[in-house]
Amino acid sequence: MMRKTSKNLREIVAKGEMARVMAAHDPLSAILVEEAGFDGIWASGFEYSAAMGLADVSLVSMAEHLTNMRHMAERTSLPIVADVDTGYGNAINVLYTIEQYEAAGAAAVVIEDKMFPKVTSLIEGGRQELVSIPEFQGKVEAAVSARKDSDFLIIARTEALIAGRGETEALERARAYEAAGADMILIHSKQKTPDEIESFINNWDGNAPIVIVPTAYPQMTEARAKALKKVGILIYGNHAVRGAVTGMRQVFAQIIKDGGIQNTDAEIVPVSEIFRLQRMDQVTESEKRFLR
Ligand code: SPV
Ligand code: MG
Repeated sequence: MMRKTSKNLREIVAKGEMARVMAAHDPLSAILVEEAGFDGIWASGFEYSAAMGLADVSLVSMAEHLTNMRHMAERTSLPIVADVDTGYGNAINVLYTIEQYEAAGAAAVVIEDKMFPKVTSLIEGGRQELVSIPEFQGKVEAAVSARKDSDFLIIARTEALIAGRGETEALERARAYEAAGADMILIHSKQKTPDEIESFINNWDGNAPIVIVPTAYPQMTEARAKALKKVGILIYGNHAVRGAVTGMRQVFAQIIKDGGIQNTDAEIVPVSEIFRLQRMDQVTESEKRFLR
């Protein structure tokens, strides 16, 4: 049984709508994603690596990312799209990965066709090696066979454009992954404009809806993505960690400059707001009921 969520990603996509999914790197950022009104939480490998002070190059283990995602699932009701990178190994490892992430409360996984250990996608000149199409088909088939709930989405991500292999190979890979049973295809690009992605989507002849992560090409607004008709999920890939860094930097700089916190309070949320996010009201309620 999949974790019960306030929204159903498969339903949103099946209705031809586009789900907006925002990145999170810990349960608190996941709570803020939910309160902001997004349709889902992106348990991003990049964000979690960054939160650990590490590069997104397969350094964090499956157990660490999984535990973090489980804690997000325990504290929120939105569906979670789990970024499982390459699936943490070969098709055999994928069987276990899917079992674990579904049991921990994910509503979907994104698994990418890069070679393990992977290199983060948006880095200039990154080493981007892909596994063969048959090997990745085996991983997608393993993922599909391991899921228990048919609503659990298996999203196959091709890094063909990121690896500079061109649109023809990207389309070939996407078709092969759909044939292997993927519910959706994530196509990633690091081009500074949406042209490459729009061309891929316009030439996509499969039935699987498309997932995009428009970090590198912010001109791709939600309205523009919806106009393409085939985009089922739009993921904001790293805006929680970037927003957090921006916010913390501003506050820390102000305190250093002022030699104290006298001017900072007006700029940041009060402690009572953190109490609210921590559900201190429930603690107070429980104290009244149970502490004698
Ligand atoms: C992530 O957020 O971990 C992603 C998206 O996979 S990207 O970092 O752009 O590859
Ligand atoms: Mg990732």
